[in-house]
Amino acid sequence: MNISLKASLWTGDVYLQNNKALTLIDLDNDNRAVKNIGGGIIRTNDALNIANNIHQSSDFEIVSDGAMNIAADIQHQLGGTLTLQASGKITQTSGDIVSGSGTIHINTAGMEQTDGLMKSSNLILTSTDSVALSSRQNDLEILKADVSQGDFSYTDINDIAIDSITAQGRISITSQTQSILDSGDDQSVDLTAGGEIFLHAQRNIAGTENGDSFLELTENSTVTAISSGMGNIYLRTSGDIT
Ligand SMILES: [Ca+2]
Ligand SMILES: [Ca+2]
Repeated sequence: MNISLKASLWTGDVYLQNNKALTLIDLDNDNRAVKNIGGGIIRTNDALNIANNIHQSSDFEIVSDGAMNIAADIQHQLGGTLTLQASGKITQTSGDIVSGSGTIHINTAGMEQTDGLMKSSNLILTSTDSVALSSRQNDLEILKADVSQGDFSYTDINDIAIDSITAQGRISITSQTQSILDSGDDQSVDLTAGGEIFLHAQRNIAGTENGDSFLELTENSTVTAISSGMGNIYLRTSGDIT
């Protein structure tokens, strides 16, 4: 089914339930598949393809019981909570996933980003398979991720602060122009990986500027940390660090 939802004169939320594969597409040539000043839930029991832009102005959820393919914008225009949930893998090939000063929640079985970007104050991600968010345009402030099987990698255009990241495999974090920081002025463990931890920043890899100065790793971590510019590396672990 191809569908376009326009509720621009209506302040209510959109609730759409679909039992087969669904494509959200623009059918009236305004380059948007969903335009709504409300929010709501879009749910499909099969694969979901987002082919044109989704712009909403209240909290909303997009749920697929299969894979989710994102090739257009998904934006909360006032910056609230934007939730993407998939039983299969999420693939982002283009478009901007944006929730301004709000939070993007992602619950998935793996995620790959080949182009496009993600921009928000917070990303809270849970995945049962590997996640690779490698767009050079990504701009988050605080990152929290739990990958129960596989690797996690993330690239940010400037500063990125870590709430906590756990991956069964490797963790790789890159700050292209600034620092990788601890989001909290504390000594709780920020990074836990079964495999190698790779951290690459232009400036600091450290804690908060005027508080606890360390970014914490779980004990017995194997870490490679590179500061390419003028920066400090302050890492702490309770056990061995390699
Ligand atoms: Ca950032
Ligand atoms: Ca710290």
